[in-house]
Amino acid sequence: FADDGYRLWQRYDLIKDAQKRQYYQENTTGLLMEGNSPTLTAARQELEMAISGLLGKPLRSSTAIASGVLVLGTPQNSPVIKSLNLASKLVPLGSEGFLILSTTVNNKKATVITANSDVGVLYGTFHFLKLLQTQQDINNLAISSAPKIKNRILNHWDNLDRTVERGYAGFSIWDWHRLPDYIDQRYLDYARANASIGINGTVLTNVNANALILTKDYLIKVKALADAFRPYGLKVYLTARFSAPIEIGKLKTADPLDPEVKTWWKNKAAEVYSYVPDFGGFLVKANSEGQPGPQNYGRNHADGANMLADAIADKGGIVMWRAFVYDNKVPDDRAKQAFTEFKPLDGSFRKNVLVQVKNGPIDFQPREPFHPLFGAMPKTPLMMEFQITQEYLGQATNLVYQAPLYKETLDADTYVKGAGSTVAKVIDGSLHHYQLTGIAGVSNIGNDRNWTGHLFGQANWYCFGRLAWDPTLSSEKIADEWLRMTFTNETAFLNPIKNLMLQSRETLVNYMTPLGLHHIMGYSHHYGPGPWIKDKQRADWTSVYYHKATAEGIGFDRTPTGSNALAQYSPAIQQKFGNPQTCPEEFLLWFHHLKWDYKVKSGRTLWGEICQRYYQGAAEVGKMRQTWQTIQAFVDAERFNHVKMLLNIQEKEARWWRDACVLYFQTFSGRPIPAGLEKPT
Ligand code: GCW
Repeated sequence: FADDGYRLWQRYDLIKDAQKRQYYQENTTGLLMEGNSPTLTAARQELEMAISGLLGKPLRSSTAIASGVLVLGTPQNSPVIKSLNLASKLVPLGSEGFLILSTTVNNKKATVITANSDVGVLYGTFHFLKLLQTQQDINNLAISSAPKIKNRILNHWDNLDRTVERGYAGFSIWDWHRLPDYIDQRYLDYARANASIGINGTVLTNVNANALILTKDYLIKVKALADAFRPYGLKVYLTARFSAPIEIGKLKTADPLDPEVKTWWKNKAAEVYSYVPDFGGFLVKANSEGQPGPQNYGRNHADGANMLADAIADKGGIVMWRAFVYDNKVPDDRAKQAFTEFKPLDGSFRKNVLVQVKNGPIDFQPREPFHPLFGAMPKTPLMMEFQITQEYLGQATNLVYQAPLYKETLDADTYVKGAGSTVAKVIDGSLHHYQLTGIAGVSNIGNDRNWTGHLFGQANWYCFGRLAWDPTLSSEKIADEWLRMTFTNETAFLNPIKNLMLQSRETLVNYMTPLGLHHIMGYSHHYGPGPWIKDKQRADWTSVYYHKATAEGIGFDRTPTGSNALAQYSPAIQQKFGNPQTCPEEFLLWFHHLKWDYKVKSGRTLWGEICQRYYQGAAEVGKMRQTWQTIQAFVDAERFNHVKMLLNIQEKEARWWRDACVLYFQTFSGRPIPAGLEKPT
């Protein structure tokens, strides 16, 4: 039958090695769960399904302690767990952390999965199952884990007509037409998948928002989804269209300081909470790309965010106010705009507002330096926004494992409080003592059978969740987990394919935007090369604005001789990045306009290095394609062929990028393609 990837990393196929099965069976002889709640039921069902699949025998519930039993619950709902006196271990784990302990209960060997809350137990259950799926030792477990970031949220850019902005995996999985009465199994599988990686929130609707989602007709459907997700610890959020009071409330204005507008939002929030008592809050895109916002009324972002925050504060709701803004006037450098607008507002937001900042200052490019707002707003919790969907990364035809991209930003040092002031420490709140913390990923999920279009897109959903829970995890560890669960534990498969994943992002950077080049994709759809794009309504919607190639050289000067966007970073960064000799080469043309004959570290000229990178990138995709051929024996035919065909496409696209960019830039450089690199065909 079809093996289309629907089961994601939760496949639970029989472990082939009988000895290993035996070992796990001895440690899962029964399930003792004294409490009872929808969340614990979800944990039980998952365990039952997984154990019977992996071990080929049912997991029996037991009421007594027998050797090898699994004991699940919290000290509150399980007398057995209470008797173990784990308080000192549990207290530091907070409301979502979990503890997995190999211990003895009544002199019988047992594995205890416990937490301070049922959802913690569920997270622990998924972790335990992962140990089996990845075939780890489970004899002497003492695992405690708690999320480092509180709000770990998917952002769906899903429209009410089921199209998905920047979605490449079919249509939206929210079937508004059949909601609220029809609960698609997919909603539950979606919630299971998210819970398995600790994602605890989902914004159902596009940031380019439709006010209709806030009407009763839709709110009853939102309630149905929230009810389905609740057992899995997944909270629902919505986008709020700033002009909703006019569009669905018949008011004349949406001015955030207008008393009628404030009352309208208060009432609207109360209505939302009447359907969804644990509603998470609002995500808002305002005064950006034509969206309405407080600036339409001469107010600022804080005025807008605070008005919404006040409407939901007493219910515990939060406002995630996006910093992805750019003017209707074309700036000298779009990279500066968010900082210019938001930095002066530091300290003026309500306590339940987070400002949500994209990882880099332009827009989800294959590579960007970290956004200068990180570290610059000590009094305002900043939330990270990563893009999981591959808008600028070859969309769903390219295999690009994004953990290295996310890690690069999280590990970047802002130096705002001296060395070691990493972006991760800004986001997890430890640097500036933020009370609220959050991280968002723009979802790559659609109704394709495999959820993400490209099977390897699942790894990006997976790694986003894992890094949201713990930004210190390595890309390699996450890839290893995901591959083992998704494909096989065979090292002959794991080694080459893990390597392929880990290299894939750098490869893409090479064939698309090496050395700090950016935003030279096709106009508007952002697919394929388009370095020649010019003459559009706005200069910053063209490619020539970003690469600035001339007969002399190439690159965007963001130093004091140019736009001076560099001044938005801390002095240590300014110093390092401001000098082309010390600027990390991967950001060279992001910050500097350099002559074609400028000598780079390899000893090549800048022109020679650009050519080298494009050729190398395209050649590496050829190697990826060959590597995939070598692992055919380990993968079912359907998934093997799926990836194989996509790698063929990716190789064509990489060559297309190489040839288009090299030939286009050559019209400026006037130099030959260096010997040794083949001529474009
Ligand atoms: O990346 C750009 C996209 C837009 C998107 C916008 C944003 C939702 O091209 O499609 O709109 O960013 O993040 O608001």
